[in-house]
Formats: sequence, structure tokens, C-alpha cells
Amino acid sequence: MNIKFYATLEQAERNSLQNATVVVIDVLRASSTIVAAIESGAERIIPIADVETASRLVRPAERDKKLLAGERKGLPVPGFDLSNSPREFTPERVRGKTIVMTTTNGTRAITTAAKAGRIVVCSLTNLDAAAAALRGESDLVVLCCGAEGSIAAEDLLCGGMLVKSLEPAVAAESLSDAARVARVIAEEFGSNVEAYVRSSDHGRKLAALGFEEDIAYCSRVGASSSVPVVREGVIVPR
Ligand code: 3SL
Repeated sequence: MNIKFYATLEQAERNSLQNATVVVIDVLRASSTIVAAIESGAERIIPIADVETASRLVRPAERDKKLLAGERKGLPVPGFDLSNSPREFTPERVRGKTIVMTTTNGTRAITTAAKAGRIVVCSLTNLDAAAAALRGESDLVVLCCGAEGSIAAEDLLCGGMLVKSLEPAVAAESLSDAARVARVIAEEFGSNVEAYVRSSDHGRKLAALGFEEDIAYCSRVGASSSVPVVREGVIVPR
């Protein structure tokens, strides 16, 4: 398996995403939230890059079956039904619903990869299931979302753990410096995930915003067997 590994969305060469199998990673918190929503029985999630478009897609009369979800600067968007905290996406709130979701980096990465042949959403929480779904691919693009152009340590950790769990099928010579650094982070901190995620820039920011419990939630490696995939622009269960 040849792996192209991007440490941030901004680093991703758009051509390399076209027709490729792309795995999107935004541990804090979009991909963890998408996994939680699909696990809780959400019928589909429509990823949208901006708040205005998302708001236009849900008419007041549809609010019983369509929910608006997302964040800006980590905080709930005024007027939305759900924030980007995965703990809010319980079966009681989302089962059978369509969720229109917009987040700063995660949903933007998914919409940027729209022309990919296959998109799989991966977080620490579904790492094992996502790796199992990707085994057998000959070429893979690992797209760590990062944070508005900066690397996010928790995304690199998850990306590195994914690369490791796909070995020995991974062609070592295909690994870029970013992939090799992510792999080293995984080797060093893969057995102490929560502390590492907690100490990251974004972990500290979320704790300061009062989302301390989301960090523990998003650090539960392999807790979910859900593998969200994107079909025709919509996130659905695999
Ligand atoms: O950037 C994103 O997509 C979000 O996951 C960021 S936050 O964790 O909701 O702040």
C-alpha cells in the first residue's frame, strides 16, 4: 500500500485527492463527532463548509427530521440544534435524522475531497474499524485536517496509529517525512493517548472552553465499530 500523508488540509495537493481513497482525520472533534452520530443512528450527515449555506439547507418546518450542527471557534453556532461535541449526538437526539453539519476544519476537509473515489472518516474512536475497512487498498491518502493551516498533534497521532495498524502492507518508501514523524508520535504516545491529546494545543483550548469531557471521549481508541463513508457528498454508515 502506497500512502500519501498530509499533516494539514492546506498541504493537500488537490489533484492527489481526485479519484483517490482518502481517509479524513479530525480527532478534535469533527471526525469523532461524525463517528458518534453515525453510531447513534443518524441517517445521514451533510457536510457543509460554511454556516450560511448550512442554515439555508434546513427550513424551520423540517426541524423535526433535519438538525443543524457544528461550531465556530469551538463554540456552538447560535440557532443550531447541536454543537460539535460528540457527547451531544446521542441516539435520543439523532436516530433517524439528517444532520447538516459545518465545522471549521473537518467538514471543510470532507467537502474539499469531494472528487475522491472513496472517503472514510477516521478518529481515534473508530481507528480499528477504519483500518479494517482500508486494508486491501493499494493507494491511500491520509488527510489530517489540522487547524486552519497549522498541524494538530492529535491528528498526527491518529494518522500515525493508522499507518502503523496498516503495516506490514504499507510500502515504507512511500512514507513522507510527515508520515514518518506521525508514526514516531504514534510509537511514543500510542499507549498514553488521552494525556497526549489533552496536552495538545486544541486539547487545551477545548478544556478552557469547558469541553474537558470531550477530550476523554475522543481519546477512547477503538471504542466504536462505525465507519462513516461519504457517498455523493453525504456521510452515511458504511
Ligand atoms: O475544526 C473543526 O472541524 C472542529 O472539529 C474544531 S472543534 O473541536 O469543534 O473546535
